Amino acid sequence: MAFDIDMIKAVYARMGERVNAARKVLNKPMTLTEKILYTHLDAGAASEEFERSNSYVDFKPDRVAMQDATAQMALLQFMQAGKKKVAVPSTAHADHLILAKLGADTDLQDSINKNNEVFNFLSSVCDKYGIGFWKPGSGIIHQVVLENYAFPGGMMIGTDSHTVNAGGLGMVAIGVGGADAVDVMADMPWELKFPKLIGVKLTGKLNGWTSAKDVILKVAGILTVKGGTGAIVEYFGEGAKSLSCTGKGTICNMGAEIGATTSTFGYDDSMRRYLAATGRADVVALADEVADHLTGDDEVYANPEQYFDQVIEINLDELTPHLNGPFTPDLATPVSEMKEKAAANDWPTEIEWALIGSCTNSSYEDLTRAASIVDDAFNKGVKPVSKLGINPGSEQVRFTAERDGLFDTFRRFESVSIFTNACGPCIGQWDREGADKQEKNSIIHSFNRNFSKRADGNPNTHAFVTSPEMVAAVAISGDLGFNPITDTLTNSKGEQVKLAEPTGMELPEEGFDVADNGFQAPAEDGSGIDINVAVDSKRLQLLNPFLEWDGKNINGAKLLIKAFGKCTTDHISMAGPWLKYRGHLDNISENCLIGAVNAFGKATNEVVNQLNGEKGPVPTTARAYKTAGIPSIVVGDHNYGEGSSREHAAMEPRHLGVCAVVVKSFARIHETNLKKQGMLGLTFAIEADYDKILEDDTFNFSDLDGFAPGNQLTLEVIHADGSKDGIKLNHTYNAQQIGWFRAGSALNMIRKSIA
Ligand code: MIC
Ligand code: SF4
Repeated sequence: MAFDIDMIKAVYARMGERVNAARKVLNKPMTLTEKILYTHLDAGAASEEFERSNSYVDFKPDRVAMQDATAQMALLQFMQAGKKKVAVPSTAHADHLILAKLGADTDLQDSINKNNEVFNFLSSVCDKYGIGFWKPGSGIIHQVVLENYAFPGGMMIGTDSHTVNAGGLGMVAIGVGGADAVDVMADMPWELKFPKLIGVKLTGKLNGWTSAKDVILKVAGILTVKGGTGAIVEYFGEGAKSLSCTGKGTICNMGAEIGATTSTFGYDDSMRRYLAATGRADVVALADEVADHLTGDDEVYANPEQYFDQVIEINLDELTPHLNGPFTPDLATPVSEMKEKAAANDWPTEIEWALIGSCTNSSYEDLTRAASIVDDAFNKGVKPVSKLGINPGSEQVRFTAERDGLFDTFRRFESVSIFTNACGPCIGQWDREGADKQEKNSIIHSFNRNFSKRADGNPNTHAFVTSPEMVAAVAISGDLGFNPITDTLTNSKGEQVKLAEPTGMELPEEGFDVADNGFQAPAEDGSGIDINVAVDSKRLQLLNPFLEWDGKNINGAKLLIKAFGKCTTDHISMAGPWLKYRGHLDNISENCLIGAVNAFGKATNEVVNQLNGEKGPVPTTARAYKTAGIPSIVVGDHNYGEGSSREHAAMEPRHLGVCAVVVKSFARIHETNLKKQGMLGLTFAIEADYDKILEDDTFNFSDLDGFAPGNQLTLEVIHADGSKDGIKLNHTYNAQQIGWFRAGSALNMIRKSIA
């Protein structure tokens, strides 16, 4: 039986009535996205039409998921909200804090030893507040959610940007910061600007070396890392139906890399098969009763241009394998062009490490397709060149794959590491030998992100994203430019052989199996459970509420840093070695913006303290301004805060006295996180004004006392020579969000409303 089946029943029971109410209001055929959104309004049945990209809407999601690295902050905030239990089914997953070094056998226990305090904290908070806890080794949050919790037509939020993975099972699943999760767990409405809709029509059928991953690698190339901002992407067409459910998950997963709010697919047979195989025939029976509401209307898919704001068409028959990277997931290169492009750009072509796994590509099907390539190579006498690392997505997948001999196939590599069912190298939890030498090198992986330093901390590692089967093929050849469709390899007899096309199994023939899935159910009544956080803990720190705004204009602010070029959440609050401080705001603030490139001097973590003219690290300089009682601001480029949902990227600057972040444009989750934490997240009305900001300027917000929805704000910039610029700033704050700013944070508002 599925978890929380009563909740799913209730969602389906009201679906028909609510879709009909929405139909009346919209008076036109509906997309799947609209059906899900309009059936999850906080107000109940729809009574008005919302304007895409404009209306702020209150939703009531069905469930919440959190992972260990973000759950700490989410739960520390939830503890302040004064509630006894979470209002909707919620889970926390121990997956990000586990380091990959030698292999699961030793790594898992080592990580449990090192993170004991945090895992115990999470386990007892979950127990107390009625949250399911998936213990270390149980798997990566998004695979576990797909296997156990996702259901067609449902709506969920999760404190991780790849929560969107659950779109593979027809959900609207959205990545958020911890403060948003607190809203939903505390039974408050959850607000989102009504998204615009991008339709992707898939025709044809995947064949040969092409996989579901290539669909999203191609889409990322078309839309770029910010092309999906503010949009939900809905996939449809015969091609969509022909994809496996986990393949759909892969596509939705990497929708985070184009900035999309989420992506989704209509309910179909692939979902029925997957639900049944993962022990949820009961969900299939319920979903079948409302199947019409779990997909877009026929008229929509027949004339998508009339119903979506943008339509992209991809013919799967013609799609070829892609490799995206390095350093950004939207730099898409078809495999046939890689040789040339790598040479032209001086990308190292020797592949030292090949990695399969991450929440994007660690399903049973992924493993079988990659294993088929390895099998074929060995049968033809070809010895693999690169080292191989694998992170299975869940204990269920690992157990089943081991049973079916898939790992025996991978173990034929001379150097292979089967890491824990966890994020591992995908988030810098990888103790890669020699990475500290910072040598220029290339790796290939089936993950979703490849920002600088992400996997191993080395800024010179060029990481390329591709499908698991391509990772296997490239690993065997050891050459980034290898094209398995046309190129041959030399076998042990000196013959030239070609690798056969991958073959895989969508689902295990003998069904999934698992001995211990790693789930811990919460206590029925957790009221007697005490949560203790040691005052001298290095890992956990209870939160102090941020101060309210004093109602005055902010004057005399200094520039902390003007970030140059790409500034992702990895640049603002690095992961890897810093993940250990995710529950301790003051300690983690020591990584604040240390990865951002300073526009003045182009160095990282080196800015001038305007109080004494000395160069110093960003966090130290911020603390110096704060101690002196001087507010500071951060200036940035386009898509500032791209990537993760980690609210630390907003809380750290706030904690260090930054009052405003002024950029050309924001990534969605980060912009909301700034607002939630009581910061000013503003954009230049004229982009070129970015160039007017000088290192030694002083800033006054001269009309903040008139801060209102739709009003521009003015930033008075006083240059060192006494000259001035008046810069107009736009914002997207509505009245409620201005309330968060005034109160010091959204949480302060919740606390007030409960008190
Ligand atoms: C990521 O893939 O960047 C992460 C690590 O999963 C983050 C969450 C985090 O920073 O803890 C995400 O994607 O939101
Ligand atoms: Fe974990 Fe990587 Fe997925 Fe983030 S993208 S949840 S770090 S596996």
